[in-house]
Amino acid sequence: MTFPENFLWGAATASYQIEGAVNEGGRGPSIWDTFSHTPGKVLHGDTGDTACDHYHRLEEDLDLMAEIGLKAYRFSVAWPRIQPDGSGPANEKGLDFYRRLVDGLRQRSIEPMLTLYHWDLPQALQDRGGWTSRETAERFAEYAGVVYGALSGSVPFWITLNEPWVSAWLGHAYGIHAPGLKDPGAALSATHHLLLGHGLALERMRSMGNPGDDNQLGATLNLHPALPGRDRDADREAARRVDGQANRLYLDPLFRGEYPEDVFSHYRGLGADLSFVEDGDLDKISAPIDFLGVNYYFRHVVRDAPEESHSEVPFSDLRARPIVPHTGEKTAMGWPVDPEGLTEILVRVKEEYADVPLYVTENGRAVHDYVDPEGSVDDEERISYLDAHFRAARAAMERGADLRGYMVWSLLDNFEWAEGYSKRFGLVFVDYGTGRRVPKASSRWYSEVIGRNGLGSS
Ligand code: IFM
Repeated sequence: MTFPENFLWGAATASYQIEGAVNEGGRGPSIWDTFSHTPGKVLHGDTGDTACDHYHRLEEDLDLMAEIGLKAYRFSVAWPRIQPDGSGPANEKGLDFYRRLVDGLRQRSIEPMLTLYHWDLPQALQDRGGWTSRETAERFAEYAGVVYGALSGSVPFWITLNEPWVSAWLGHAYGIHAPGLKDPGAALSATHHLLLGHGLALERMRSMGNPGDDNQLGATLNLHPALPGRDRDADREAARRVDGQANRLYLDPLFRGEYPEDVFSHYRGLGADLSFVEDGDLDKISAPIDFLGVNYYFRHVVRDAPEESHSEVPFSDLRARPIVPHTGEKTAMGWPVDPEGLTEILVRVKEEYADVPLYVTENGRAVHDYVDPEGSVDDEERISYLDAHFRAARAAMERGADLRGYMVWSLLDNFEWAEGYSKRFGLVFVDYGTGRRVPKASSRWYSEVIGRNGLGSS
């Protein structure tokens, strides 16, 4: 099974999850520093203070990418390294770190794919309301302009936001992520200001020209098809509500310039004030993008839960309960292994929204990895997971989805947010005590996939 020539095989990471060095190079505090240092928020009290120490091990990590044969590397810029207080002139030391990263990638013929926001909001902006405030969207556009000005000549792929659903809902409605709020109205306001920030950043970057000649600008959504748990109308309705919040709330404004009315009226019914949408906002949000990044992990299987009221469990405010089927393989996160959902969601974007170039900007699985007495990490489960998902992506292409690349999550084991260091997603094992890197069996398997631009027969 082969993929088109120039298919972009890569791997992804994010700043707070790997960099460490939180007090170096003039970096300011982010909401994740605050949150992870708040007792009880992250498993074992883990923080990103050191993480994979990528900030100091940059050259070693670049060499690992080259060894695997990656054609692309998706990383994120830590906003508080560039603007420690969230506004004002650039901190040149912060930009220098990313200049070194990008130069190192280009020297190794690896295409940089840059994400501007992967959740590490400067704390100073949170102190003024964070994403529930319109000002944050404006500051985000300014920050995008600063980074674009510095790196647009050498970075071809630009992603404004990573997974705005997670920032908005896990961070503002369910309290699981920073900043830890528990108010669905705040999650809707954060959704709108994140999307507005995307639109304003796009406008700012486009106004600065295209120094890389064919720079591509887009956004990344985490998309999860939603299925009814049982063959019942009530469960089908619950799945529709979950689809509304998880998928349509982001796809509709980006591609159709409107919010799904059923989602807004549900939250109006719960008393939310939705007056934050101003005239002209949706035109900015729906300005054409050059590509959509899709992060895919699993489908939501949903039951109606009329007795539920808003709690820390995602979708409780929709009176819906996600269930994990008893049968079937699960990852170390407890997530079902469900490659068909990837085909489904890629085809859905094309058929219901736009025939836009697509990249899988994240997909991968957590495994209970360990270094065995021979010194190897034999992550067969990850290999078969990736094999199945690559095939599912190929099936979507056969059904017309214009998929152009695939970034495996993740290059390195890293700080898995509220799960701390307990979950390992990497192609490369990280011994957190020493920082030692051990490429797993999956990284060698992935090198072969990249080398032959495809998969062997299954
Ligand atoms: O680690 C995260 C990443 O930061 C965003 N997408 C999902 C991954 C696994 O949970």
